[in-house]
Amino acid sequence: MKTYFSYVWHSLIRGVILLVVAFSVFSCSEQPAWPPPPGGGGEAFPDLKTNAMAMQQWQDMRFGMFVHWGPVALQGTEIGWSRGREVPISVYDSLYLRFNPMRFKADEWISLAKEAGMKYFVITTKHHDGFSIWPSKYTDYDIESTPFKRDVLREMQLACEKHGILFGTYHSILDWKHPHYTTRYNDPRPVEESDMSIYKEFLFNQVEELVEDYQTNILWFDGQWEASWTHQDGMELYKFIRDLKDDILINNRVDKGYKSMAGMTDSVAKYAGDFGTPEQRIGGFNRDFPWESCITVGEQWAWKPDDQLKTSEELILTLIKTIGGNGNLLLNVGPMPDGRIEPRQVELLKEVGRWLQVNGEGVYGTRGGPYLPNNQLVTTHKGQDVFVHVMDDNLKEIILPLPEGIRVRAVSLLGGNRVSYTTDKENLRIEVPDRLPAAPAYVLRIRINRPAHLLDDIKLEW
Ligand code: H79
Repeated sequence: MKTYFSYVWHSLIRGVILLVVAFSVFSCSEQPAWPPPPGGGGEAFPDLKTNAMAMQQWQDMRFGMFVHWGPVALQGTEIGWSRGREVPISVYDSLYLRFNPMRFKADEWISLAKEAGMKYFVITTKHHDGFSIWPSKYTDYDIESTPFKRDVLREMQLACEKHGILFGTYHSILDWKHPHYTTRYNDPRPVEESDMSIYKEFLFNQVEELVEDYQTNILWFDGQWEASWTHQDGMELYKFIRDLKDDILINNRVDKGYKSMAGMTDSVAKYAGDFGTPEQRIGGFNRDFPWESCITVGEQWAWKPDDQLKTSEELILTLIKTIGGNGNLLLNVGPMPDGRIEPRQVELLKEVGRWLQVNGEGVYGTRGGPYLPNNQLVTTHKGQDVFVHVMDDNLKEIILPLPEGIRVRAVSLLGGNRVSYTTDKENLRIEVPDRLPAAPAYVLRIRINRPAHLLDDIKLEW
């Protein structure tokens, strides 16, 4: 009896210990306690913080598709900016009367995003030219007034839902066509009769349509820098949206505190916004404030015939460098006036997707670091793994300093086998395998004895 009881008792204790250990390992590696994001409603609403869960899920995605599209595709010039520049205003503003993208299939766009390894999608609902891509209650300068008439935004929203892609919307604060927007660009109409309070009501109403009628999850503002928009306006708009839907994410261009192209150089607490937006460049390493680089596959945001496209290697390296600095990448394509994404761009994205098939483990759900990026490599981490993305094929050995108490359990090559390594008191030395997967980068996974997010930044001396 006694032995039986002590047997049961010991098994019970062992079980509890196992459970506790398993739980703590699981909770550390699967649900790391990221520090709460510092963004939110700005100084007017200091208690309105970024929704931490939504931010974490979006950061886990790392890679999204940006689309710039509208009647301007008929012209092949830049969206918004070419109005009154390369294209006379009367011509630009009449393009919508011929906009009839008969070969548009939302499903094809979103399937492509998925095949490219993208996890979210952001579409221009209204650019600086003022054209609304959905049937808006508040304007006739919209998709409903084109020969095409179809609600392409709804079709995109539903396709995203179907394919499990997070749906988001770009919306320009500045509007060079609206009569009541009070800054003009290449436009001779007098501003005297314009009234920003009327424009603001229009803007808030349209944004409400995007949130309530289309359930957008990301509001990606732009064009906040002109004098017509104020810091106060930005904070109000941020609060208005979060009151409609708490788990929405709003970029920092809602508020004019940020220099738009710099991304996040100013104090974040003062200004509204959940993430920084470096444009056409890769953001710097930053583990404190979430950010997303937006970068075009070609040279123009909107479609341009024979646009000079980046190579798939360049795009993959751009993605790696972005995540190595702890950012997301929003990669832009500009579909054609007939509604299709150009086959050249489709091929490029699929090649990025093929690289991610092999190396996605080192991308999705990761954060940048702990080793700071250099010209040869960047690192990411997740759970008890550190991923080393090596961009230089000529390295024969990779030497990484090991912080005190960190022990290496295994090193392996993604898409390959275990890799030989040695450690001493200070360093891990990895022998680079002879056979490497396809260029432009391979990824090594280092399993360690602790949750990797606990490690401080480590600077490499080479
Ligand atoms: O929507 C995309 C751009 O149209 C928008 N932001 C991204 C996401 C954007 N707004 N401002 N800018 C980009 C920077 C403006 C650059 C300019 Fe130029 C330089 C405007 C005029 C000179 C180059 C030449 C771009 C347009 C004309």
